[in-house]
Amino acid sequence: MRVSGQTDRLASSVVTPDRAVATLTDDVRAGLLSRPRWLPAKYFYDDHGSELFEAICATPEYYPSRAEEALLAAHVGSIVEAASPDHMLELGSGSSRKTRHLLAACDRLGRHPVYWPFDVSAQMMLDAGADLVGRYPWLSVHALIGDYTGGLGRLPLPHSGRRLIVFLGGTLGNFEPAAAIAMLREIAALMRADDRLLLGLDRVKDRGRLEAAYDDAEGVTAAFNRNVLTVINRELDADFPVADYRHRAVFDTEHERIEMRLAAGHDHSVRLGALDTFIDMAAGEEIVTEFSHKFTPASIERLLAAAGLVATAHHEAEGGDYSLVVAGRADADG
Ligand code: AVJ
Repeated sequence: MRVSGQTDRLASSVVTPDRAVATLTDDVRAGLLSRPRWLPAKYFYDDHGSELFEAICATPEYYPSRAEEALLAAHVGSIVEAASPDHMLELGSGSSRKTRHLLAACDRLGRHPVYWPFDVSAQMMLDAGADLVGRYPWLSVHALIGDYTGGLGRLPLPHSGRRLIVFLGGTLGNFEPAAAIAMLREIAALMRADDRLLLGLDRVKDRGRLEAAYDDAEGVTAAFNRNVLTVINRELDADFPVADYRHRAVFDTEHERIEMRLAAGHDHSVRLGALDTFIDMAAGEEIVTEFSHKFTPASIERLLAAAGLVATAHHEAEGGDYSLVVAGRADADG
């Protein structure tokens, strides 16, 4: 598949999922017609949602991306040296902003991996890829277009060469525990004894800081949350009164996760045109829009072990605010 801006060091291909990936219509039917009502977090990220997320990362309250970037900057040299990659596969690469630290270290250390960003947004990957191949004359970028939650069984990765699989941004935190283990097992299946996974995970901390990070004073996260209703209105011919919904972010200590919700301000009906149905929302009734699980050193260890992985390095931000974990297969000898 050719997309504008491709050169001989910048290629792309569409990844066929191993299994059917639910569509927006499927997910809205499953989520909004059940109790409690829910929506998958992936629908936040239309163009406006992606811009809002970038703005969230700039708010004083939302520390995770800054904490992760600082850890990367501090430890990227030892990470690249230990992994010594020939291929770097990044899940949910987005604008590859954080990957630049890894590629700069590769350049410094004379390691020249092929970079395989994997994301739904083709143009964003190729714009970032064009900039990266311009920056590094040794670099080849092969963008993988698709939804990595559809499976990793059909990636055109060469069999030979050491792999570093990069999964940053705390995005694994959006998965419920069983799904997170399944995702890590699929990643582990791509790894041989010398391959490594680089994983960014946010940590459990006091409720005040967590809830503030998901409910910034400026209201950017609230707008980001409400944006999913705008997406549904546009894509599924619905008529959610978006402004009537109140943003909520609550830390659930039992499940160690932030739950983002939208609460209806008044009783009202919502037409879901594309589903040829409607829902009645009562004042105060909530829609769960995102889980963001937080981890401890023990829960990280348990999660990795459940997927047949083991940490080979664990870099912690000051005060244990955030974790950057390097992991290998637990069954790799030596
Ligand atoms: C991009 C999924 C890691 O859960 O912290 C930011 C998304 N949601 N503010 C997160 C998000 C609300 C973010 N992840």
